[in-house]
Amino acid sequence: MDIENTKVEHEYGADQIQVLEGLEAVRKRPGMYIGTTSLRGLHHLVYEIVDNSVDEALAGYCTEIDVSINPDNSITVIDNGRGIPVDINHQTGVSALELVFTKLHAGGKFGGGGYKVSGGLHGVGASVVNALSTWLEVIVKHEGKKYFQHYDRGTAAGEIKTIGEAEGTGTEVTFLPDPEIFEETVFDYDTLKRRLREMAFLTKGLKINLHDKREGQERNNEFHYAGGIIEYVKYLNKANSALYPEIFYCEGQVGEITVEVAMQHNDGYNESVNGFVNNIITPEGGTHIVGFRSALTKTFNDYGKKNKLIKDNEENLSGEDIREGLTAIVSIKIPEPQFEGQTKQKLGNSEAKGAVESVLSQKLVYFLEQNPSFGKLIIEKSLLAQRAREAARKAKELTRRKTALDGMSLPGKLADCSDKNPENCEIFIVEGDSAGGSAKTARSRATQAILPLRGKILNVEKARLDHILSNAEIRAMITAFGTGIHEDFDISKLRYHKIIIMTDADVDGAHIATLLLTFFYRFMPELIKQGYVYLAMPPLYKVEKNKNVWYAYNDDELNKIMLEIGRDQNNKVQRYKGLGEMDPEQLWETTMDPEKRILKKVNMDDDALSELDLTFKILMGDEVEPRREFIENNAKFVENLDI
Ligand code: TSJ
Repeated sequence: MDIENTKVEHEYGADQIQVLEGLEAVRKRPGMYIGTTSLRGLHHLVYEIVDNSVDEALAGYCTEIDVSINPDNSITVIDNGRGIPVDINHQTGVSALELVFTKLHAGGKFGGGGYKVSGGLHGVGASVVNALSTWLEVIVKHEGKKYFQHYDRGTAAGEIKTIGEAEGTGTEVTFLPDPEIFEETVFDYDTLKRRLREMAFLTKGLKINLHDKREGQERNNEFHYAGGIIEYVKYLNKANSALYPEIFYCEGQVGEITVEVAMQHNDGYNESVNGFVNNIITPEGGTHIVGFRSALTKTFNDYGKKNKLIKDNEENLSGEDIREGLTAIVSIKIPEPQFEGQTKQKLGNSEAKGAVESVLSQKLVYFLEQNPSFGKLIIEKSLLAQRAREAARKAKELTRRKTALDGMSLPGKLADCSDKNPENCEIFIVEGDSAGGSAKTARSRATQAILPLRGKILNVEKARLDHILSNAEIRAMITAFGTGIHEDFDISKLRYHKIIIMTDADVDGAHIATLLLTFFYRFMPELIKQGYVYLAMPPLYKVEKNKNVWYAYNDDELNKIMLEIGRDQNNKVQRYKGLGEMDPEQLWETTMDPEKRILKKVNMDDDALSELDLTFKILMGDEVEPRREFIENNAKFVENLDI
């Protein structure tokens, strides 16, 4: 993800030919403007439009935004802002409205060197959405009138028309993404829901409504958070027990940068610090996060020393210790963000560090003085973390030294493959020794390795690092994969390009799969991000009739097969209770043979990042109620995982 800040140009005198060429270029190379024409790019069209309304809200003129997926898969966005100006500019002869929709990079404020605060994927604005839509219609309500204009593939189909009277003010845009451009044109409600909820959390007081108006799948959501990111932290922490009841919050401005921070510790061990720059998540962090960390580390160490919670002869707390179990949102708004790094996701502006540091330090020192129990609890937890970290360091050191000495001694239970080219190799993580045994017999020895795991694996959401690293199953996976973990992680050392989780198709199997995914996500997220992790899909039923055999992977398939072959007494239907019930031949045929098997690839999208963290916490954490709620609300996900 990256944003390009759209500095507003004042030369509205661009001639029409240039304008046409501009939008022509967008249609020719859409990827250059929206990153991708996949489903992800499709959804970015919506964010691109909504961002304009959010800017209007940030400017103080809009309180409510309505987003609808219409029955024809077009999108309507309505706000109650001032309405895009419709009057004709005397110098250019064109309205601001038309410029917004036809001139590349137009957008943001008119008059005054303003900047666009939110800005979607590339902050490219409404003209790109217009260019990539079969048609687009805009209605502006202003001074008692309703104005209307229609566009076809980026070109105005006529002048702005007055179409009636209006109450209030606002802008309404409807567009239909062009199937000539996009690989897929069906919107996913949950994807929009996640991002719009995030936008609402980040813009306190703004109400965002989402409607699905497609036949048979009508639904609505309202997002409205008076507390903004305070409520965001509460939401992200709902799966855990909070360490203290209050949520720390501060906001402030340094020069042109505004800073907002909210945070609360839970009694878990994971750090979840989410940075946002101009409402866009920064998975790679950057200067704002550096400033956040440095203020936190310094303030807590100073406080601890001053209040004798850390003794004079004791080592300073490391930042990592202080952030154990911390959930935080660091949201800044900055006029000209510079993004660095390979993926252009890391904030580079050096001023951002100082801005966050100074706003946070000041307020944190004050807060600590007012709430002594808050400081004491955090420092006590950090001291425990420090001790555990020391123990973990020793455990890690041991693993490192051992692998260095033995030239990578592979775990005893691993049946490795003979091919040494990782691209050809896959490893099956198999639940249970008996299924492991069948898999070892069944496999293709050249390219398939088998690692059997005994029983339930450790829940890494509930254990500290030293404990996790001394767990035999976890160590076996780490050595087998070859990559190392956390800061030692090196994808180029990965020994298998497919890591396949093979568990029973029942509740326990799904639980084990989730535990494994949680471990990968926390310790080697790149494995998932880069698409190396898969779920094997063993069949649920075997149907036999007159020596013919069919396998069904779900109830629908079973019914289909039964219809096809006709229900009769010679049919034999066997329900597999576990992998262990299959002989090696059946296991190969149904689940392992690359020619016939079904694998599900595990995905992880940056757009859903902060949400994913929460998902794992909910599924694996202590709190029962959020888990029940999640399972109720995500029947589809759960159907797949069968939790
Ligand atoms: F993206 C877009 F252009 F299509 C679009 C813009 C879509 C939607 C749904 C809303 C908007 C939008 C723009 N909402 N509110 C505004 N506000 C202005 O364009 C505006 C109005 C007046 C003034 C002023 O200085 O008087 C300034 C601005 C930016």
